[in-house]
Amino acid sequence: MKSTVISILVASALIAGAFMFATRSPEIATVENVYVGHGTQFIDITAKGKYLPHLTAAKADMPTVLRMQTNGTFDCTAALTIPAVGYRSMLPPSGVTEIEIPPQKSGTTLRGVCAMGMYNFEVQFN
Ligand SMILES: [Cu+2]
Repeated sequence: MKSTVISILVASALIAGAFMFATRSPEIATVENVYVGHGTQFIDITAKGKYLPHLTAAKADMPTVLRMQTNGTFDCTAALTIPAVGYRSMLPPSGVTEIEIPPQKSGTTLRGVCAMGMYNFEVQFN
């Protein structure tokens, strides 16, 4: 009887764990990609096939530098547009492109999109 209860508990925990794992979006930053140093925050975003992470949580009201990383990027994610700051440029196939973003108000979402609007990323400032 006792062992039945234990196996039901173990099974439930496994199912719950598998469910949480399956529903967790891989698009959202699972690694830290925001660094603060010398009064500026740096945000790393990789462009290759898509933008990763898709969603970044950043601090409002401080100078920000987006560091766009490319590495053998020959798809259209290299043709980057950030309409809110008037940015429109081709990223090099490989390298790091720094884009200065002025301090953003809390609640602002900055969106970067590829030239054809197929892929995008968002930075939410709070
Ligand atoms: Cu595109």
